[in-house]
Amino acid sequence: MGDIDLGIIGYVSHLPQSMTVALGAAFSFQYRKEPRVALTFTGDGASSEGAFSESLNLAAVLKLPIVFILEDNQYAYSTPSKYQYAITDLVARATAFGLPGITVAGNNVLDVRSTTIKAIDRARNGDGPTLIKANTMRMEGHALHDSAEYVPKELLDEWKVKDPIENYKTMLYEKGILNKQTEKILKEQINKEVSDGEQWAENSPYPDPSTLTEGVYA
Ligand SMILES: Cc1ncc(C[n+]2csc(CCOP(=O)(O)OP(=O)(O)O)c2C)c(N)n1
Ligand SMILES: [Mg+2]
Repeated sequence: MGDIDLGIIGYVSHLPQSMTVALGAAFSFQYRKEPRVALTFTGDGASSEGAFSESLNLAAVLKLPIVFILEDNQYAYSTPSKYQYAITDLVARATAFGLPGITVAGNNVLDVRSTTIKAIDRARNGDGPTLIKANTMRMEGHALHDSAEYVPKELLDEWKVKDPIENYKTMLYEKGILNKQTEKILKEQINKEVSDGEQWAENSPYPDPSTLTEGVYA
């Protein structure tokens, strides 16, 4: 789930605990004067927990180079937004702590990309953090054990046509960037990469139990 050589820190949770880890990384970039930016994801339900507010607050006060992406998929596990918070738009949570909050159509790949690049540039220029709120819909359960029967079928139908992958693919076809043959080659390459990775994992030895407490500070 992480690869420190690629700058990806192992994921703690989509609840706000990963935000505090990213905050620490952002602080280290600022302290060491490195031109780097931390980026982290969280959920709408996670934004009702304390660590979310604490992270936004400290990032704004210290003007840390960090981008928070809040995926607003309308459900916190089985709780719909209206039972979860009293404000009308979660983006107000950025305003409350004094950092810019930007809403983006979360299913539009190119919009998310360009908005994120702007926020990253802003952070790299020393202008501080941004919260990007991406509007989307959770099309499946919170996890594999959750069949999400509590989600109205009409809502799923409404969002099905907004599938970001299908729509992006259609756009690539329309622009002539992708065609049946290039799609086939791409899929084969990706499948190979995944099965190579799977094999590598299966063939790798289990970690030595004596390393269990390494890197644990609390
Ligand atoms: C640290 C922590 N606090 C609380 C929970 C309990 N919990 C599990 S899911 C959830 C709601 C998550 O909502 P959201 O962030 O919207 O994620 P989604 O359901 O959309 O995947 C909560 C509070 C948990 N697993 N971990
Ligand atoms: Mg959610």
